[in-house]
Amino acid sequence: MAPAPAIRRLHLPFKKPSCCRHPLDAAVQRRVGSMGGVKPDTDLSSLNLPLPMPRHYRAIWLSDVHLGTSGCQAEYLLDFLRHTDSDVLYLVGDIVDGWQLKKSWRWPQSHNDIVQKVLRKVRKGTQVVFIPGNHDEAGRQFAGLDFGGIAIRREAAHTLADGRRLLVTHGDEFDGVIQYAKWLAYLGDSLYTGILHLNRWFNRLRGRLGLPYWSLSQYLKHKVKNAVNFITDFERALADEARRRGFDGVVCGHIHKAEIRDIDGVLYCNDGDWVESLTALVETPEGALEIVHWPHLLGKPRAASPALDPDDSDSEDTPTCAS
Ligand SMILES: [Mn+2]
Repeated sequence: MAPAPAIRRLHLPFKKPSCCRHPLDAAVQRRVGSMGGVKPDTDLSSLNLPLPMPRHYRAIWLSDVHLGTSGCQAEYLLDFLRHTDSDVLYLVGDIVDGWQLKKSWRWPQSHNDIVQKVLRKVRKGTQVVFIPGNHDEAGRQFAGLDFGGIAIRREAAHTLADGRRLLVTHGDEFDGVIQYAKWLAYLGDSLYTGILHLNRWFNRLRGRLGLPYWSLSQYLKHKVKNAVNFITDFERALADEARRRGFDGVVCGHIHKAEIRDIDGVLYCNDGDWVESLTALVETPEGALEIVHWPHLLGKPRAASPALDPDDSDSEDTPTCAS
C-alpha cells in the first residue's frame, strides 16, 4: 500500500543539528518543505509588488527565526523589521538556536543586525516580549525578568482590539501528547517500497522458523499515519489548552506552519517561521489578524545599499561579530 500523500516527497532543506532531540523536528521539516510560494532567495524588489499595508500594526508575532543556523533567512527578516512597526512585538520562541550554537558557533553580521534592530525598536517605544522556545530554552530561567527593555515571559496574554484574549506560547510543551516513531517521518517512497520487499523476506524467514505472519509494513504504515496526523493533533492540543484556560484563542509557533483558523470555537494562530516560509502574524490597527508572507526584499540587502531610513543604519551600534 502507498504511504499517505503528505510524506511521499520529502524535502529537507533545513539542516538540523544532529543534537536535535525534538519529536516535532521531522514533522516540522516535512511541513517546511511542502510550503509553496516564491523561493526565499528570490529578490523580487524589481517586480514592483504591492507593498503590504498597513505597515504599522497593533501587534506582530514572530517565531522560529533560528538565529545561529545557516537555515535562518536573516536578510528577509531584517527587511520585514525595517518596513514594519508595532505597538507590541512578540518573539514567540526559537529566536536563537542555542542547540546549534552549542554545537558550532555561527553568528554572521546579519544575525547580529536582527538583535540590534529589535533593541532599536525597544528604544523607539515598541513593547517587546520574548517567550523562549525549546531551541532557546536557556532563556526560560529568566522568565519574569526584563532585559534591556525586553520582557522575558514563559507565556503572554494578548488582548485584541475587539477585547478577545489570546494565549501566546511557543507550543513545544504540547507536542508530548502525541507518541510516534519520529524517524519514520524521514521515510521516502523508495525506502517504503524497500520495506514492503523486506516484509516479504522477513515473513518468509518467519515461516521457515515456524513463526506466524507479522506485517512489518502494516506496523510501519500505522506509525507513518500517526506522524501525518501529528500536526493536526498539535494544533488541537493548543486550542484545547486555550479553551481550558478561558482564552478566546492561542498564538504559537514551533511547527513552522503559519495558520489562522477556528478549531471548535477557539482561534488557532501560528506565526510560521523565518527559516523557509518567511511569515509573521500581525494584528492590524483595525484589530484584524493576518499572516504576512515576506518572500521578497523591499530594500536592497545591507551590503548593496544604505538603509532606507537614515535612522535605520543597523551598523551604527552593531558591535563587530566576535567569531
Ligand atoms: Mn520549537
